[in-house]
Amino acid sequence: MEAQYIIRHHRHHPREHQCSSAVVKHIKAPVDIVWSAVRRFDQPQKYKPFVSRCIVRDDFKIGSVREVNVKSGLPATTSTEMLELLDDQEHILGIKIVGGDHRLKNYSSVITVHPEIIDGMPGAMVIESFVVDVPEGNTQDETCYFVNAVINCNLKSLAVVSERMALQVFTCWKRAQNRRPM
Ligand code: A8S
Repeated sequence: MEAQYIIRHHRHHPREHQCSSAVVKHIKAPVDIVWSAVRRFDQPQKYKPFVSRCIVRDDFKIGSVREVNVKSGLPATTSTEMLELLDDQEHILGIKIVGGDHRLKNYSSVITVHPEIIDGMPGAMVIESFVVDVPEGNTQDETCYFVNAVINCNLKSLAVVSERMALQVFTCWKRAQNRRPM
């Protein structure tokens, strides 16, 4: 399944001076809850731990641009990112980095969210893939390692946020059930 999703949605065509990879994360929360966090192009700070602030100038549609500020301690301060693809049916979000003060040139990424059953409960498989130029002075391996590490952190945090939301929804539903007259 994983391989099929990757072939379908995550096929990048890296050139010689570029690198490309994909990260997979299994989350114990229903697809709709995970997607509700992922689709908020205007609020990446809701789950991305390195983002301190984000501003979207126009209202959010394909072609919208966000100005992201990242926390200190990283080799970057800002990033200007464009929404390239948003599919609420198939749960696909694509972004492209178009500027900013950092070393990731020509970065673009695709994130997809797929339903899956985990321990008999509705869960989600999230796949995020990217392509980026290898910065001067770095190797392909170093670049991939760095970006994979950032994405791993983002998806771990997405899991924590989504699983917490799922638990809240479930608790609320349970309470409503208990209140229902026999
Ligand atoms: C994302 C993915 C990445 C973000 C990277 C790879 C970045 O926000 C950070 C450090 C950098 O050096 C580059 O979807 C940049 O957020 C955390 C500022 C772009």
